[in-house]
Amino acid sequence: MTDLVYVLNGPNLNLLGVREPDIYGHDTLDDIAGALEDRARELGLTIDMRQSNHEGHLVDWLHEAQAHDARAVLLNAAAFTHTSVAIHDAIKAIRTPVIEVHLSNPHTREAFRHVSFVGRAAKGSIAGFGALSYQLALEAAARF
Ligand code: CA2
Repeated sequence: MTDLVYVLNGPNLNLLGVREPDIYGHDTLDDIAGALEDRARELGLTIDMRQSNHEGHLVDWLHEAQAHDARAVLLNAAAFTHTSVAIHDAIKAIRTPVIEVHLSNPHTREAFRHVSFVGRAAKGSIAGFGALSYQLALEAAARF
C-alpha cells in the first residue's frame, strides 16, 4: 500500500463556491484541495484530487486507484451517489477502501437522496460537515 489518497468528485462539484452556498458552503473545490494537501503533508500522505461530470471517469479512476495501490479513495460521487450501479460495482470490485464523502447531509434532504449506491459498498461515510467532511475522511484514511 502506498501513501497515495485519491479524492474523486462527481458532477457539478466544479461549481462549488459559485452557486448554492447556503447548501454547499463558500469553499471552491480548489480551496478544499488546498486544505487537504496541507493536512496530507502533515500526515505523510499524497493527495490526487479530481473532478468529473462523467460517470465512466469515476469508474475508471476507482480502477486506477487499485492499480496504483492507493491507500484509500475519498469519494463524493455527488448525484451519481443516488443512481449509479456502475460506481457501486466498481467500489465492490476493488480492494482499495472507499470512504463516501458529502458536504451536505443527504438524509435531511429530498427522499431521492436517502438512497446511496456508494454507501452500500463503501467502508464508511462522512456527511453533513461541509468542507470539513473531506478532512474527516482524510483523518480516517490516515489511520488505516
Ligand atoms: O452534499 C454533497 O456533497 C452531495 O454529494 C452534493 C451533490 C448532491 O447531489 C448529493 O445529494 C449530495 C450535488 C453536487 C452539486 O454541487 C453543486 C455545487 C454548487 C452549485 C450547484 C451544485
